[in-house]
Formats: sequence, C-alpha cells, structure tokens
Amino acid sequence: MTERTHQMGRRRLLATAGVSSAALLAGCFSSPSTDSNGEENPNGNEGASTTQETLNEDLPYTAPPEIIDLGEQGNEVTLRTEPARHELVEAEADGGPIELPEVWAWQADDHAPSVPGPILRAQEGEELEIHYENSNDVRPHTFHVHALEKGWEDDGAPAGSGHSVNPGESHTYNITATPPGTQLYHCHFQTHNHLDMGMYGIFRVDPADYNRPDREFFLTVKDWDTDLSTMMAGGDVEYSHRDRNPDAFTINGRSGPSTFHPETGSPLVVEEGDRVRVHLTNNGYEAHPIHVHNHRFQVVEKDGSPVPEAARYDEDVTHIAPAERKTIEFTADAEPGIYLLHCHKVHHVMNEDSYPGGMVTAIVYEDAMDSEHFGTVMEQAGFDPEA
Ligand SMILES: [Cu+2]
Repeated sequence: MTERTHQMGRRRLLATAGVSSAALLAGCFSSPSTDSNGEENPNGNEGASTTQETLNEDLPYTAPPEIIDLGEQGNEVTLRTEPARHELVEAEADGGPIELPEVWAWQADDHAPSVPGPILRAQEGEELEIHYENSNDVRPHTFHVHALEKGWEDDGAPAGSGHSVNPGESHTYNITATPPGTQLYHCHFQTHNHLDMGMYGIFRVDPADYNRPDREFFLTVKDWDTDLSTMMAGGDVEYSHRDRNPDAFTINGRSGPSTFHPETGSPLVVEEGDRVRVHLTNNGYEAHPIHVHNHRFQVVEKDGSPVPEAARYDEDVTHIAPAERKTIEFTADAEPGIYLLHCHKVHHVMNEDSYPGGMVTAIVYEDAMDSEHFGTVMEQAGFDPEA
C-alpha cells in the first residue's frame, strides 16, 4: 500500500513534467529511444539512471484519431508505428497536463500518429490491402483485426501465424471487409505490452445497405496502468503485469475534462430529433458499464452482428468487456442540454484522486451551446473558441 502510494506520487510528478515545446506538435519526428524496447525483459529498464527530465522529451505528441475512408483511397492504407508522448488530460484543461510519457501510436499514410489509432472504414465485401511498414520503430509489430476474413498468415498473431513484422520490414495484410459491423484492431506482438502502449483502434465495415444515422460517433474506452508507459519511457518504475493496476481511464485516448474538448476530445454533439449511433469498443483490460444520462438507447450491433429487433430493448447502462464492440442507438429527444455518458464504475471517472475525470464525456445539444454552463465546460476542457 505504501509502495503504491509512493508510485502514485511519482506519477503525479511525471504527469506534470514539462509540456514545453509546441514545435514538437509540428510533426518533426525524432528517433525512438533505444533503451525503451523492453521486449525481452518486461522489467528490463532496471538500473537505467533516468530522471523525469530525461524521459523522451524529444518525442512528438499524438493527435486525435481520424477516420480513414479506405474506399476513397483504393481500399488500401499504409500503417506505421511512431513512438510518441500522449496527453490524457491536455495542458490547457483543468488539472492538466497528465501525460503518458511514451505510447506507440498507429499512423495511417501521412496523417499524424494517434492513440487510439485511426478509425479505418471500409465497405462490406471489398478486398483490402493493409500495408504495415515498420520503418519508424525499433520493435516488431503486427496488424491483427477481429472478425474480418483473412488468410492464416495475415492474422497478425505470431503465436498462431508464425509471422511478425520486424523493424525495417513491411507486410501486406490481405483482408476481406466481411462481416460488416464495428470491429477492432490491435498489434498482436507481445500483446500484453503493445496493446497497452496504445496500439489499438476501430475497424468499421459498413453493410452494403447501411442506413446512416443523423449522427455517428466512435468511442473506444480503455483503462491504463501508467507505470507501463513510464517504464517503457525509461523511468525508474517497476511494472508487473501480474499486479497491473489501472490508474487512468480514457475515451478515445483522453480523460475528462479533455474528453469534452470539441476538437481533441469526443463530445457527442447532436441536434434535437437526431437519430444517434455510438460505436463503443473496449480496448483495455477491464470491463466498463457505460451509462447514458436521460436517454434510453438500444444495443443494435454486438461484435459486428446486428441484434435482432425482438432482442432489443430500451436501457441506459450497457456492459462492455475487453475487445467487445457494441453499437448503441438512441433518439436525441431529451430537453436540449448537456447529458453525461460515463463508466459507472465511478472510480473510473477520476484522475487519480480527483473527481470528475477519466472515463466521461457528454451528449451536447447544439441548442445548449450558447448556455453559460457550456461555456464553463469548454473552459474546463481548455477550449478557447476565439483561438
Ligand atoms: Cu506492436
């Protein structure tokens, strides 16, 4: 217990250490730190004499995930992995910055690397070429996607396929966009580290007859033990997979109040009367009961299968297990305002000892956006509409 408290104290220090150079945001990528490999010995950084000041200050920051429409680019994409730093709570937000000193971020083509990775979107039935080019990192990686059809060697799980992509190598994963639905992908090399270092994302396959809703949102929830990131960044922390103890909780890679930021977070902005779909995926190790305020939703898809009408019912909490995908649908029929969407393990709605934070965002009606309270929420999220 004492040990834990001590580590938490150190985390706080790491969290507030140096967010200094805005120039890093410009995409000037540096070489990855070679002592942050940690593959062979997960606790392999023992003895590294590092201080918080030396933790990967030259790494770039991640950007928010973008939707990559594969159909618009010949049903192919080139993915890479970029070591980066990641803001759970942005510097401008209340309580920020809280950072992961190192993540391994997926990058699509020439877009900015992000955690979670890009939302890859395809049309049912298309033959896809996912090129994985391991040019920017020092570790092997793979691309593994759930549910979608592929051959043995393209499954991306070395223990099964016998195949990973070493630094300097590349591999094309031939994948068929079926079955349709909301799937997820992640790196399957040393998954206990690579997934937890940020190598995950949503893979959406729209059915041929997809009836698009008025508003559609993609949310990945995840718990983190920030000690893993600190260890991989060369920090003087002993991380044990057996004692993994999550201390950060995110929606699309951000913790509240940064989740409310309209550009870098994931507020669900709606207009009264909209039919709204939220694709939820869980890429962490814990299950999360996701609760929506003042709206009754139905689960319409689960793991890429449509839920039959007869099995749908109105509810306001849905449990989402690790790797599970659920698409929920509701009508924006409440009094126009701001309504929370959050994990109801309420200690997941915290940043360390501070509440609220963590795994929370909100449905925001456009009509409520000129209210005084919305202004306060935006201020807390660090959003300056004038900037
Ligand atoms: Cu990997």
